[in-house]
Amino acid sequence: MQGTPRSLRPHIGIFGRRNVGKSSLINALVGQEVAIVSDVPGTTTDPVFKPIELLPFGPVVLIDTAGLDDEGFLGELRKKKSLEILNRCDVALLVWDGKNRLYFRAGNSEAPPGTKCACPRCGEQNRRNPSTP
Ligand SMILES: Nc1nc2c(ncn2[C@@H]2O[C@H](COP(=O)(O)OP(=O)(O)OP(=O)(O)O)[C@@H](O)[C@H]2O)c(=O)[nH]1
Ligand SMILES: [Mg+2]
Repeated sequence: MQGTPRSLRPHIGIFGRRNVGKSSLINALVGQEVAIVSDVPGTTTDPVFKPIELLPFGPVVLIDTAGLDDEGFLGELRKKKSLEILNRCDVALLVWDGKNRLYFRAGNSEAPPGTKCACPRCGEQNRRNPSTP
């Protein structure tokens, strides 16, 4: 099992906004500090690939990624890299900070007014962009 080539292992990517705990999750799953954790948003820049035995499933590759809300010139490049991994991976884990509401999006546009929050707990109306057509 340990000799399973990386290309043959299912790839499990960890995605989400900055500072939501993606690197903390990969460290917890692996049981080692494979990724740097800090309270500074944008700590993870390049993706971190970690082959592990995920019992009882078997050999997989876990991937920690940069935040999908990264900003600036370099931030856009990091986002692009994260999205490339999202397109290639077999399983995507979305990490979400429960302090923020989660909205459904249609394509690249913000959810229209009246869209329910995706959070099963609150279900409040979307007030983030009330003027969006
Ligand atoms: N309260 C709380 N804090 C957490 C939890 N998981 C992580 N944190 C804290 O949240 C901060 C960000 O954690 P990271 O794991 O670095 O988050 P990240 O999503 O990898 O951040 P970026 O690499 O910047 O995108 C750190 O201060 C962590 O200690 C959690 O489950 N609960
Ligand atoms: Mg990180």
